[in-house]
Amino acid sequence: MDSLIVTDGDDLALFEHLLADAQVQPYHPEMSFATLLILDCNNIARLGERKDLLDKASQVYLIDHHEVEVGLIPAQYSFIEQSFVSVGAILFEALEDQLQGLPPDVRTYLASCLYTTILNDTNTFTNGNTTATVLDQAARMAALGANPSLLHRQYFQNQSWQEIRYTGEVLGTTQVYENGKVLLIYSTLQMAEDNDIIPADVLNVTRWVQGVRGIEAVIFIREESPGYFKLSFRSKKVDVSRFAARYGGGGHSNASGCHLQGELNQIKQMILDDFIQVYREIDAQQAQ
Ligand SMILES: [Mn+2]
Repeated sequence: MDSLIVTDGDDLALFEHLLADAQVQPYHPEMSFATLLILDCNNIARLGERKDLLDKASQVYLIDHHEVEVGLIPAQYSFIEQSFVSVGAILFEALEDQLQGLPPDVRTYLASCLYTTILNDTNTFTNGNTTATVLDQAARMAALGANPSLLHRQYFQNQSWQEIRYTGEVLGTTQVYENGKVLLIYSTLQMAEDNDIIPADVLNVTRWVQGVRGIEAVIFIREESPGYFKLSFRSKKVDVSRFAARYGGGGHSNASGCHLQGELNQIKQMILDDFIQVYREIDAQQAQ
C-alpha cells in the first residue's frame, strides 16, 4: 500500500535515521487521501492546515495517548489510552506478534522506530512515566533488534553546534520565582536567527533545566514566528495539562503546551502571574 508522511513543514533531520525509504512531503492544499492515520495527538488544532485533509478522507484512524481536552479530531476509529507511555508503545503491544515474524532487517527497523517513541516520551527513561511496564516494552523491542546505545546517540546526541549555542543563549535567560521553585526561560526569533536554527527543530530546551535543584515547575516561552509563541510547561506539582487548557493548549499532567500571540514581555507577565497564582493555591492545599 502506498503511504506518505505529511508534515507541517518541520525539518525531520532528527529522525533521518528512522525514515528509511519513507515518503515525506510537506502539506499542500491540493493533497487528498482516502485513509488518514493520525498518531500522537487528538486535538484538531494540532493538525494546523492539515485539518483540511479530514473532510477529504473516507477513513480516519486516530491513535493517541494524550488527555482529551477540546477539539477532538473526528475519526471512524479511534484508540486513545493515557496509560501508555507513547503511541509507539500502543502500536508495539498491538503488533508485537507480527513483528516477530518479519525479516530481521525490517523487524529491527520497526523496533527502532517504536523504541525511539519511548526514548522521546520518557526523556531517555528519566521521566516519572518510566515504569516496569515501559522498561519491559523497551527490553522486548531491544530483543527484536532495537539498539539502545545507538538510538540514544542518534536521537539525543545528534545536535549541531548551532543548536548547542542557541540552547546556551536560551539557558542564559533563566529566571526563578517563588523562592526558586518556578523557573522561566525564553527564546526569541533573534536568538534563532543569530544561530541559524529553526526553534521548532531544536530538542525542547526544557530538558536542560528540569534537573535544577529545588525546581517544581518550568515555563519555556519560545518565539516561533514574529509575535507567535509556543509555550511549554513542565511540573510534577501543578497539573500543567489543565493550566495549558486555559490557553487552548493541552498535553499531559506534567508536560504540556499552548500557543499565544502577542508581545514577549506581556505574555511572560500574564503567564507568570497566572501560573504563580495556581502554584500558590496548590502549595497552600498541600500544606494543609
Ligand atoms: Mn507522545
